[in-house]
Amino acid sequence: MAAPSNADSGRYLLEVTANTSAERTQVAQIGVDVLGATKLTTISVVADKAQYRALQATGLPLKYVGDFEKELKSLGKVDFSDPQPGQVGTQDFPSGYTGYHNYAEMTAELQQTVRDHPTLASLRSIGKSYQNRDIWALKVSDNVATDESEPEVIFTCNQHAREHLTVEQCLQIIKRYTDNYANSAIKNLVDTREVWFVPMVNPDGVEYDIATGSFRGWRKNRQGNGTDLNRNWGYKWGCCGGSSGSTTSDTYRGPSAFSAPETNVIKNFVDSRVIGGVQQIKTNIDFHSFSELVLWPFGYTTANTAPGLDATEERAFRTLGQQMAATNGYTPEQASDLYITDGSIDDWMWGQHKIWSYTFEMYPSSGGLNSFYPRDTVIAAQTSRNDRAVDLFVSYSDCVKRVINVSC
Ligand code: 0X9
Ligand code: CA
Ligand code: CA
Ligand code: ZN
Repeated sequence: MAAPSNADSGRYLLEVTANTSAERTQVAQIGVDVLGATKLTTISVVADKAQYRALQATGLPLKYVGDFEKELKSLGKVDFSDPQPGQVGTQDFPSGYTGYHNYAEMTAELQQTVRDHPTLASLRSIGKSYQNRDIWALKVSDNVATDESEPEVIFTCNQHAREHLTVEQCLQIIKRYTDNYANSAIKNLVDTREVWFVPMVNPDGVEYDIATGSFRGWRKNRQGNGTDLNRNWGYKWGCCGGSSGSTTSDTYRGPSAFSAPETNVIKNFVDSRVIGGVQQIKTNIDFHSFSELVLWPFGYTTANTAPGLDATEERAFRTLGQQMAATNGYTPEQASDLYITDGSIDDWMWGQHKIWSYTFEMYPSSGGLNSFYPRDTVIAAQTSRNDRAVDLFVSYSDCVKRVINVSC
């Protein structure tokens, strides 16, 4: 394989053979941008020159794939330049991707859902992003205007800007649960649950990623150099080498837990669902891409159980995780089996609120930067691929331990 030359962008796409969580965590701690894991043995990373040398020093087998910018350019729609002052760019997805929703289109879609289904869907802004965009939460349930005594579920999508397929996943579940309400199985789920959706947790990052009409491979929010929202949550924040203190890192955890407006908005919303001392939200799936994984807590430790996560709970997490994965062909495992993370949403949901929280890593199973940008022609198949997993998850949201025949 060709080695990096001085003529390239200074950011390299590499594949590192790292067979264990410890090796993958070691790679992540070098500060490289970890893109995804191939069958959990090879990880694709973006490294600068110094990180490339640090990776070589680990002795782990390394394959130079190519230049980061050249790979994105191979999509034909890439631009790393900042918009000129006063010239914001097209603010939209390029051709081949127009089936994806930008912020305005996502907002319009949610508003249309409420107009079409006023008794089933309601929409509220739960707060503002760093750049002052509304963060929308849509609720789906029967008698939607009434806060009924039904188990609540929250789907969160798109913490990471470039993971555009996840917005489509949230929108697809919304559509299925409203447009298909006449279906008795759907009606039963919708009537017995209150389902919340935050389809775009990181709208500023999304708009930045597409603002020039080309993709930039952007992950974080847009505060300063960007905070990785999935390292900014307040349960064991920054505890364990699973995030970075360097502002330029793609896993920058921020100066303090919930320093990012976007995580803080969702924290406040979830906190507000504690009523009479009881958390109403029982379950959460946080959608990411890519690697086709179903992950459960904790991410901060490789131990299967930990204070606040006992053996019975771990067995319930694992069993439901495996059952969901059996329906979509993803690989089920504990989050830290991938690599150590701290300050992630699932650790906070469970550690702080005992909300059964899973992370789904969507299509595709492997690849480099282009894997964040599958053509819009895959949206329908790759979102409906999760229909059965999502429905199973919602159906167990009254009592996840039911899945191992333990009562709640
Ligand atoms: O690193 C992440 O935040 C997730 N991968 S991604 O490529 N979408 O950025 C994986 C998180 C896994 N760990 C936990 N869910 N705790
Ligand atoms: Ca209801
Ligand atoms: Ca309720
Ligand atoms: Zn992600």
